[in-house]
Amino acid sequence: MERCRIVHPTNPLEQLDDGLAVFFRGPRSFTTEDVVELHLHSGRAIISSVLGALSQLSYCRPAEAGEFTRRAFLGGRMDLTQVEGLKDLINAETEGQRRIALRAAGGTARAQFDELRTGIIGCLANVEALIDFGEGEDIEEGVYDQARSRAQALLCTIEKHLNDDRRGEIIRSGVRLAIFGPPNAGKSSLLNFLAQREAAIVTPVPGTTRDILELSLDIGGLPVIVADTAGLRKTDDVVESIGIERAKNAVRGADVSLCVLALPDVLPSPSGNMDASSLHIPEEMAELITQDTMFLLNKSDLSSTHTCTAALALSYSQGHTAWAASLGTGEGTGAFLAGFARALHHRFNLRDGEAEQEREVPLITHARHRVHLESARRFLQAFLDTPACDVVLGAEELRYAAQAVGKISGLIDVEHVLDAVFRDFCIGK
Ligand SMILES: Nc1nc2c(ncn2[C@@H]2O[C@H](COP(=O)(O)OP(=O)(O)OP(=O)(O)O)[C@@H](O)[C@H]2O)c(=O)[nH]1
Ligand SMILES: [Mg+2]
Repeated sequence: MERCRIVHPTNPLEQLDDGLAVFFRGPRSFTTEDVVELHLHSGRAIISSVLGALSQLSYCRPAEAGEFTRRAFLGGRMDLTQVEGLKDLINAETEGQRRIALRAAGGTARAQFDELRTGIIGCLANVEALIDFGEGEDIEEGVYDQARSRAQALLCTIEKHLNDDRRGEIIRSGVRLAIFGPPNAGKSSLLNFLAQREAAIVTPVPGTTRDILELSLDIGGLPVIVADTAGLRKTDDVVESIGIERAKNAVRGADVSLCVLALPDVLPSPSGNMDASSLHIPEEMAELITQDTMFLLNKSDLSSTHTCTAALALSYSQGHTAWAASLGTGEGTGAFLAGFARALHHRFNLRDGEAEQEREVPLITHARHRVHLESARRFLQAFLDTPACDVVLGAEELRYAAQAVGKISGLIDVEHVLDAVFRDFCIGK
């Protein structure tokens, strides 16, 4: 690193800045090529004058978004899982995201995928030796069985990674939570409570929220993308019915849905008998309620403690997770928040804090990984199902399995995914 005067290339008398220049000799640089870095004072005028001066040089042009990382990939410095990890690291907003991205960027996922691929290629080598020489002559007995038991072990490993409840993908991209329910139940009040600010408009007018309002929040250390939606009811209003259609789609596409009901609206009458059918849930809600739907029975300030308890007991008896609270007075909201965070962690098999650190960090963090690992699993299974007399066909299945894992690292057939992966990088990375 040299301290130097930064001057204009065609007019060396014109000093642009007093800065530092670093030279990285390839291949021991990030991109594996020779790299020069200029460290400037970061004023906007300085940067634009230096960029302007550089553009006068015929061999200089501005880098495209992600171009440095792309060159590092093409130079073999990083594989695709590391590129994705680096991108996720830059965008990480929660502790969990940072941890998982740092691991991927550092090459831990790469090593695990490489190990899988090397294992499959090892099986393939055994099987090909068998095709070339035949068991019992030059090759010792039992080679095919050995290959099969190795393939079986690899299949178990892959299945273990696939059965991860999408934990990696959820930590990386967040749980999608949809809040839904009838108009005026307190859905937007809930969004504001979760966000700790007046993000959504709250009024006593039923039908206040018309479009979907999405916020990225941290609930119990989990990234959650919360969607507040339009209240569901029959309507002739064109705008409102579009909003209701969007609300329904948001609920169907969500990882978790939370139905907000106003207690006074769902209870039959203050003195009415509570039995399994007595909670009045409007029919618009019914098609969206599944066994996994959670309930917040809001406006508990307008009902007696006894009826709140009875309503809760009812929801539990039907297998639903439910809380009673008042977003208006704040009563019960602390217990709701703690319980809801616990339910999310439980649903996605995540544990918080230290426990999460001790657990195995999930290998699959992108849908792309899952698709290829899934096809590797299918090809390995097909190999295991191939009888020993069809050893040539069996070898082909193993070759496909190795290719599928190779696609995750970007060793094979990746041109079409490269643009998608690098597109989201910023300039200069
Ligand atoms: N008494 C009482 N009023 C509440 C409570 N929570 C919300 N409200 C009031 O209920 C009204 C409706 O609240 P919102 O949060 O706008 O309801 P919403 O479900 O988003 O309604 P839409 O957007 O119309 O579907 C507002 O006047 C709130 O102040 C509560 O716990 N108790
Ligand atoms: Mg609303």
